[in-house]
Amino acid sequence: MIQGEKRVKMSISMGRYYFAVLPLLALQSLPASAYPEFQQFVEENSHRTVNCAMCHVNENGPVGNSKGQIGSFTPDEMKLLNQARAAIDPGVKVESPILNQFGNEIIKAIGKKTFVKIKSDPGRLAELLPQTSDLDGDGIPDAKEYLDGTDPLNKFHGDPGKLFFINLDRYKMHIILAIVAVLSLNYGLIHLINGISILQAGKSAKD
Ligand SMILES: [Ca+2]
Repeated sequence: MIQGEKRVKMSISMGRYYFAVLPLLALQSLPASAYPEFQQFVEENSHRTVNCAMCHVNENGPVGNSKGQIGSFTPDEMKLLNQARAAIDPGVKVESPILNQFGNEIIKAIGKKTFVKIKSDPGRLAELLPQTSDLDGDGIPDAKEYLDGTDPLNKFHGDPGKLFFINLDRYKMHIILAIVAVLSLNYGLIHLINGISILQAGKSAKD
């Protein structure tokens, strides 16, 4: 009888342990990013290593207790998160605390419903994003930076070839003025040297 009671107590104890550990196991089994298909596509397409920070606040994704992760959120931040999750249709301004500016712009541009729908074809995101949107102002549209695997929120991070030609075009007047200044200086120096030579030649002739 005593052994039977022990077994019951042990079972209850094991049950408590199981239910205490279960949420932790479930949390650990969640992917670092809620939609890893997009990250995988970008890495394969661009051959660059891309982490969750392309769209999320935290480079390790939304799961955890650090900044930009759900475990650290205040009630107000949870409210913003739920509002963003409810933004099914495009055109709704969202301020999800797990997403950075680019992530929030994606949801605003295409809506959560379409975003979830295209996860089986993540390349479509580049077609659906506004083609003129350039959040970091480096001249490379967000959609292109998504395909290139570069940071759409960092104007110093972009495909080197594209940035070179964009900056060449952007600063062409500065470059032209610099070339004119160098040529003018060169022209003036040549004439100065010629002038000095003539003066010296004249002086030698008198002597
Ligand atoms: Ca850009």
